[in-house]
Amino acid sequence: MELAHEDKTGRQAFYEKLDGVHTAPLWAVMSQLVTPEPRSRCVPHKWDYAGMRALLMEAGGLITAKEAERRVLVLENPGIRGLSQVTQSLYAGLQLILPGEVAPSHRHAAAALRLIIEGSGYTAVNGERIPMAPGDFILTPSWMFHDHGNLSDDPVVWLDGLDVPIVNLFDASFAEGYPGGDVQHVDRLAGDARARYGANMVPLEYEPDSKSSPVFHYPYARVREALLQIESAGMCDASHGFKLQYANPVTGGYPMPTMAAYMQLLPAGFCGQPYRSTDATVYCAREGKGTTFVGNERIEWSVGDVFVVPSWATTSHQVGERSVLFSFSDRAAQKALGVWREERLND
Ligand code: GTQ
Repeated sequence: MELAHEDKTGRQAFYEKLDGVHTAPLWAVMSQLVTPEPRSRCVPHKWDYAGMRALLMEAGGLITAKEAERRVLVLENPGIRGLSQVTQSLYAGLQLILPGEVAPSHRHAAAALRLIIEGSGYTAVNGERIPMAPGDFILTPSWMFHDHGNLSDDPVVWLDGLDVPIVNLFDASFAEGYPGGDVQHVDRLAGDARARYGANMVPLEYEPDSKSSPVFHYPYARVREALLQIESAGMCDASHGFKLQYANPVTGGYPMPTMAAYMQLLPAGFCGQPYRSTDATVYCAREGKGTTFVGNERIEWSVGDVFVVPSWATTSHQVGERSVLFSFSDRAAQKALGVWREERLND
C-alpha cells in the first residue's frame, strides 16, 4: 500500500526519536538482518603463489621474524578489506621464516592451523618441537605457547589459518609472550604426541583435557599415501573427488573446536559436480593444477596458490592431471552451533 506523505514524515520523526535513545525500528532493517539465504560480502579470490612468494622475500629483506614477531602477509578478502579477514569468520596469512630465524614464543586465545607450502622448519607446541615439511598440517590450539624456527639453509613458507574473527566476535581475545625468552622450553622428544595419541591408541584411561586434538602434526606423506590408496579403490565422490578430513584421534571429531580442515585428491580428468555449503572455505593447492568454478568466477590454480570460496557459492573443481587440494573452514564451529548446511547441485 502506498504510504501517505504525512505517514512518511510521521515515521521519519519517530525514527529520529528512536535514534536519540539508541533504538531502531526492526522493520526498516529486517530484510538485511534476517536474510532468506547467505548474502556474503566476501568474494572469491586467488592469491598467486609466485607473486606472494616474491613479496614475502621482499618482506624478508625489510624486517626480521623476531622484530615482526610473525612475518606474515595477511590475505584480505577483497570484499571486506581492512579487517584482516579472508572470510567473515577466518583469518589467513602466508608466513616466512628465513634460515636461522626464530619467531618468538607466545600464546593467544585464537587457535591456529598451518599448511606447509615449501621448505622445512619447526614449530614448538606444548614442549615438543614439531618438524615442518611441505604438505604437513600442524595445529596450534588455543592458549598453547608456540614458537617457530628454521634450522635449514632455505626459506620455509606456510599458510596460517586462525579463528581470530570468531574470537573477536565474542570479544574474547587474550595474548601474551612466553615469560622465559624467545624459545619455549622443550621437554618432550620429537614425535612424543604422535606416539601417545597418534598410533590408534591413547594413554591408559586417558581423559582429554583439551577441546583440541592432542596430535599437533599430521605429516603429508601419510595423508598422501592414504589418498592414493583410496583412489585406487575407486568410488570417487561426484563433487569432492577423494576427500579426507583431519580428525582429533581421541574423539573422531574436528581437530579444533572452531576449524575443520581437509585434503582432497582429484583424479586425472576429474570434472566435479557443483556443490555449496555455508562454510566459506580457504583452499591451498598442494599438487597438480586445475580450475575451480565459483559462482560466475573461474579460478585457475597450481601448487602453492591460495583461493577462497565464499559461503553458499556454487563450487565445482576440474582437473586435467591428478591434483591435491588442502582446505580449511569454520565448519566445526557452524556444526557445533547447528547452523551448517550443504547442498549438492546438478548441472
Ligand atoms: O604463528 O603465532 O599468521 O600469532 C597470525 C598470528 C600467525 C603465529 C599469524 C599469529 C601467528
